[in-house]
Amino acid sequence: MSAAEPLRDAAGECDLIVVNVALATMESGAPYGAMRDGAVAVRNGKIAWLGPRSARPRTLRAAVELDGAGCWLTPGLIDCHTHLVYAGDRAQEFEQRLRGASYEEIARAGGGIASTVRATRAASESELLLASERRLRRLLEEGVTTVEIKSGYGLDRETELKLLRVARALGSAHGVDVQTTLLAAHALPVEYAGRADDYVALVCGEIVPAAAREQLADAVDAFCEAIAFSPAQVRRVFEAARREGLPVKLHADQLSDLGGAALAAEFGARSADHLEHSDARGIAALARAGTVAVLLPGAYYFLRETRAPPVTELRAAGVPIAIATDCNPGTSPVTSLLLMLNMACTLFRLTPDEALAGVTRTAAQALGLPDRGRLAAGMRADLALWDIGDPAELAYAIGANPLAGLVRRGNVLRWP
Ligand code: DI6
Ligand code: FE
Repeated sequence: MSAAEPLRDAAGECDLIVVNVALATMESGAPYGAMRDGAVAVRNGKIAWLGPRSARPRTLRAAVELDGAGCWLTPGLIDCHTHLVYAGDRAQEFEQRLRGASYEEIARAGGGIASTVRATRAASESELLLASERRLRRLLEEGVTTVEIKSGYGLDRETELKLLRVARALGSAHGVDVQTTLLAAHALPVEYAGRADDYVALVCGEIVPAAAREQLADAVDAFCEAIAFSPAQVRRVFEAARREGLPVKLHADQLSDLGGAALAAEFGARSADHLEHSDARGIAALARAGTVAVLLPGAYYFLRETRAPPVTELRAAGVPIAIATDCNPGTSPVTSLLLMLNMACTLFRLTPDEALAGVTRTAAQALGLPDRGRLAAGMRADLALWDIGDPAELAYAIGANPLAGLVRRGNVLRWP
């Protein structure tokens, strides 16, 4: 924190001050950017001042003073990769898999994503809203203040746009920031069987431009995989996104190495996600491009994968690492971001500090949102208060939810 600027900003009246908290600022330096006995002043939805209580400027006054009772305050959590808008469920497919079928076999037999597409096309916007808000609410109960939501279960122009509209509506209805991503290149719709290039032409010529025109998509994603789209097809989708000025991200190297990480990096993608099979060339490309690696331990766990993403190499190359739920009905029916912190540590060997950074600072980077994910003067006042004695507990405990308070854009949503 630079001292002079926030002090000048803070002089006078603030809307709110939180006192008696330990701060996990997630700024670099000490682990968690920790600051004991801190205080945070908020004005106009932003952090006006923060620091140790002893350094509180005498001129700083606040209309409301909140006592944090010695709890830990972190940035509001950010889930930077979800597919949470869909209809139906895939519990039966789970049973099939337990009887021995693989995810790829089910997908090739017309189940998997295709079955969710059928249910999602048949659902009205209000039905989709109802089904999706149950999942969203569970994320919010664990301190999430920003969530990315992808389309990808429509696979036609009308339904893809419907999913993005529902995602936006969820944000307005639930007081959470929703970043939308068009994932029309998620799977080949059945009506295009054997004509993948024609479907890609539809995505590039109609769906991407329509989503851009209606301002429904903040980014464009694709699934680069043998059961989905080839690198050459993804390249066409990325070029269409570029023509519309939309940033890209990619489901890359999840089940095999098709060079997805390097392809994402070549297009300056905000993030490359999954990465279990990425090689040294892909990792070096991510590092050069400043692309965030989004790791999704829920899908790895649920598919019982054995090859973990190359965390040691990503770390050594200086690639920022984020963590997300990948909330989706087929490979990650997960609505707990805290559980993903635990799995990122147990399955991928991240440290609890790295895991928490992965759902705050680097998750913000993955979404291109430099105004959040850290506690610092000028950042958005998205604050989560946790009844814990050490921030490592957020990753350590399984099935606990120590969220005690939540502030979004300076509005107190809950407080003990
Ligand atoms: N990768 C995944 O793991 C999910 N989508 C993707 O691109 C799977 C989605 C599903 O099976 O419904
Ligand atoms: Fe995904």
